[in-house]
Amino acid sequence: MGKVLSQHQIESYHKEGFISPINVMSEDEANAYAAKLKAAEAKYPKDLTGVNRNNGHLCFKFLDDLAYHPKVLDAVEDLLGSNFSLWGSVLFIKEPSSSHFVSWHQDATYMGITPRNFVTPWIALTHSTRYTGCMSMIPGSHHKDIQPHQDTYGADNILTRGQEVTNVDANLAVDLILKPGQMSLHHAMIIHGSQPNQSEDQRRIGFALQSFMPAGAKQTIGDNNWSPVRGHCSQKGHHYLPRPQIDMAAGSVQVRDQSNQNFSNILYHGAKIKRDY
Ligand SMILES: O=C(O)CCC(=O)C(=O)O
Repeated sequence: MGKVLSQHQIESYHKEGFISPINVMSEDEANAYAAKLKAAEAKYPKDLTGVNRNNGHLCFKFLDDLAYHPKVLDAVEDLLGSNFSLWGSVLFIKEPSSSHFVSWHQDATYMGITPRNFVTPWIALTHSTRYTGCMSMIPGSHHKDIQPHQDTYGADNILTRGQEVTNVDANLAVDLILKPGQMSLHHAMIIHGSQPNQSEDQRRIGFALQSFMPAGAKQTIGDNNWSPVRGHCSQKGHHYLPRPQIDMAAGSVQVRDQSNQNFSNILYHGAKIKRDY
């Protein structure tokens, strides 16, 4: 038994490559976070769209609070041990009746990190169901190596390059149905994706902490811009990122912008086309 996860859940993560659902907070608390997001989007529209859906935890206090939620960190500790840092975050938002989707992919493909044993908590701030476009995972696919990815740059594809693993048997996929306030945890190598949001009135909002890196993880492309979270992960060349005290302080925005530039350098390394997110 870990701090949050049962022995069965920990074993299941290693066998299947994901765990879901895990209760993080009440539905009311999740609704309050969704309301904070809505207010922030109204006040700072350019800071929560496009590329700025990345690393919002570096300049918005409510996203920092979510990133460092003790329940999330305790669950991560159950999987990675007591020394880990945070690489980045992504707000995955699908508007009602939108055609945006996420193709089958493995997160570790373009993150330039070795070894590829890191973990991503994905926290639902609204209902994430088959209807609203939840994530689906191919169980056990993390045991294979990185599969060939085709960079499609599909207009509705939320991934940077629209990268896609072809020949995936979708019949094997497991849907991760989450209520607001629940999260899933997935392995860096698992093949996963998601379909469009068919709901006419519900946003599908997921906040992915992408990813928590265990001690010993090395950045092989780009700068080492990591946030220390628990224990000791210090490595030569690490640039530690400060946490925001308030929303959108000039210094925090600069840190977010530099981090997003670094993200772009890493994720588009060797790509033919660079998109603006
Ligand atoms: O939010 C989604 O639909 C996909 C998210 C995803 O691919 C990820 O968190 O790794």
